[in-house]
Amino acid sequence: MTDPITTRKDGDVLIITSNNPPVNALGAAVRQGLDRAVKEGLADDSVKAMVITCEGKTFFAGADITEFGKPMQEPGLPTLVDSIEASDKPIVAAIHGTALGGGCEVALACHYRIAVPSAKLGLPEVKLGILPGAGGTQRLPRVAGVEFALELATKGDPVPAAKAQAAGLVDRLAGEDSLAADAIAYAREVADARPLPRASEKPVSVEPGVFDAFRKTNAKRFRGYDAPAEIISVIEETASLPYAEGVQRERNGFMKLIMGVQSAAQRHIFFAERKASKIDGVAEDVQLRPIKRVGVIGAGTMGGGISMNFLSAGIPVTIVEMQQEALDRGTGTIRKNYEATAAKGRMKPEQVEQAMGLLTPTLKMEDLADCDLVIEAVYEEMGVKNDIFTKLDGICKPGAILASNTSYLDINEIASVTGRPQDVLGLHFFSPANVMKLLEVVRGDKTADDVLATAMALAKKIRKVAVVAGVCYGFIGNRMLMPRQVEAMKLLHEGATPEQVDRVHVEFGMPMGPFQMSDLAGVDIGWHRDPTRIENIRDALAAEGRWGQKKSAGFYDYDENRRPSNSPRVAEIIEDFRKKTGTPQHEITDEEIVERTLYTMVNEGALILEEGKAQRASDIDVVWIYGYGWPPYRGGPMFWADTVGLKTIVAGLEKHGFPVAKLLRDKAEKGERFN
Ligand code: 3H9
Repeated sequence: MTDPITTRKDGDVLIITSNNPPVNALGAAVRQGLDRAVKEGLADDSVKAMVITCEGKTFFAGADITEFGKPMQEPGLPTLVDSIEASDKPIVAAIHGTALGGGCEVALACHYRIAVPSAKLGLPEVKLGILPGAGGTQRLPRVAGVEFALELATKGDPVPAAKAQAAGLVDRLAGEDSLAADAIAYAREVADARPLPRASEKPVSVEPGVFDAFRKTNAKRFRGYDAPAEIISVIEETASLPYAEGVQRERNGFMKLIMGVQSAAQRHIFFAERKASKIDGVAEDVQLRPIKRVGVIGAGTMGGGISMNFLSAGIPVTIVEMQQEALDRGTGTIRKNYEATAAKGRMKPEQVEQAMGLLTPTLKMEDLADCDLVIEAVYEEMGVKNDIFTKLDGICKPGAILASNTSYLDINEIASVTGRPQDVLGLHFFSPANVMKLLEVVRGDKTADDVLATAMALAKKIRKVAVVAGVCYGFIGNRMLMPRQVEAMKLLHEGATPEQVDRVHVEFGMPMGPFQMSDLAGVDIGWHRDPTRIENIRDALAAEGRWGQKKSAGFYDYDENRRPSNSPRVAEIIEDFRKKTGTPQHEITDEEIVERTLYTMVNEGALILEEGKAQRASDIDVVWIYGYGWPPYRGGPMFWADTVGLKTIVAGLEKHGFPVAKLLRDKAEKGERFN
């Protein structure tokens, strides 16, 4: 293997360059090379200063995550950063792309940091369930202050170079295209300056009350997660300690977190998300179809949200509606959404106009003739969809991709009404479509490989996490939601309350429980609309106009600020039903709720895998994390099942009389895992 670290001299400056694609992760070979190169610089009397820089698209993006859990090869990152800082010749970090995690820690150990304006710096370890373990919790507060360090390390979002400079994390900005030359000049400029600025030698200044205030402000965001709490404690407990003691406390915290199940879950999600973009049986180099213009049919909430994804990515959109009024309302909502984003400072006013300038509203389907991709987002009825796809087949140019945003319907049937089923697939966005990260890409029996690959690549361009699903009712996500909703309702009949069922889900880490979700989405969704036909609790609620939050009444009562309270009327309705159906009552424990609502989801996931409707268990996890708010620290339903133990899941399902999926039973018997 070639050495990823090379050195060259520019007069009295030694330039140490890393070339370890794709992201210059700090694996063993890189660490060993850096260690050797710094020693080379120290031993060479003609060298007065050093620059550490990276080839390719980015500065070091962090420790090599694939090495976690394996025996550590020397030098470890903590040792390496300390020896960089200990150098008695100045070292300049020259940063482009992203200096993340261990990469940011290497930069912090350097005596000076210069970055191009497009660079970003951050400590994203928290997103992997760990903490910065190579001095980051110690050097960052010393260099940039406690509050900045808390923000960066507990939230994990990188900051642009200018913001990092304002905080003191970056010393100087380089020209966007002259990083190497500017860094060498900087190194030469500081070559003789002494004492060397060493981050670990600076004191930490702390305002009283800062830690408690930070905990309080972010309590909701950090709920359930181990890592942010540990990071705050480490920074708090070590603020008045010398570096050597502080870094020991950091190490203990790092080891505790990395051994924990949350970190395993969050690292699983990191790789699962990247694996999801790989399509079984499709060559990686398949020629993609160019997508220069997208058509969207339907300017409702879904169609509008879908359009915004493309507009924001600079792709022109033709949006079609049947009535002028609906079209105006739809385009008006898109503008309003963009303006709200601009008002929050997350978009410039000219960017709003740029995005809106890419939108062509029309009442004519014929205007879709020049689109490379058309997405239908009208209501869920097969007849309507078939009608639209028949028309599209006549209108769209050859090679155009035709997609349906259906949540449940059969893509093969929709494709069959066209003369080009190979160009048809499902693109199932989640509401609100401009916000939610998940996209289920539904592969029909005849969908061509290049169509599928184009959709997956396009998803990345519009910043979605895409997962390939096979054709089945509800695809991956909604199909797994069904047993959960059915069981939740049965539990009400048998003695549970909506509050109890929801509480168990929220305590588990979900953003809301099944009944809170019903109230938000609308209790009337899918209701038969006949108030005299009352066959279940949901019908009874809907018949009384308890349609959820929009009516201030659903499974809960809501005040004018949409704050929920338990509803005595709902308790009566439930009681009536229990009597009417004669359902035997028993005391329902939280454990039973978990077994019946969550184990059944895992079982459905196993069936989906068994039938080949998902490519891999980790794809199912990605769907639930990004589409339904499954807590990332539990790694998705299939990963969570692995942590519970598949034998326990099978036993729980059997206890309540559920038929167990063969794949699940086989794996449990063999002692295997899903992931
Ligand atoms: C850390 O630093 C701990 C220390 O504090 C203490 C240690 C003691 N390692 O995302 P992409 C792979 S923890 C190994 O598609 P992009 C990735 O799996 C680390 N592999 O590219 C993918 O592989 P494949 C803290 C990594 O351009 C390929 O690179 N750092 C790592 O969309 C391309 O990745 C982080 O958490 C890694 N660290 O985004 C940063 N990073 O091609 C994690 C990536 O086989 N990384 N890979 O699927 C990122 O956020 C993004 O990769 C980045 C580029 C923004 C850099």
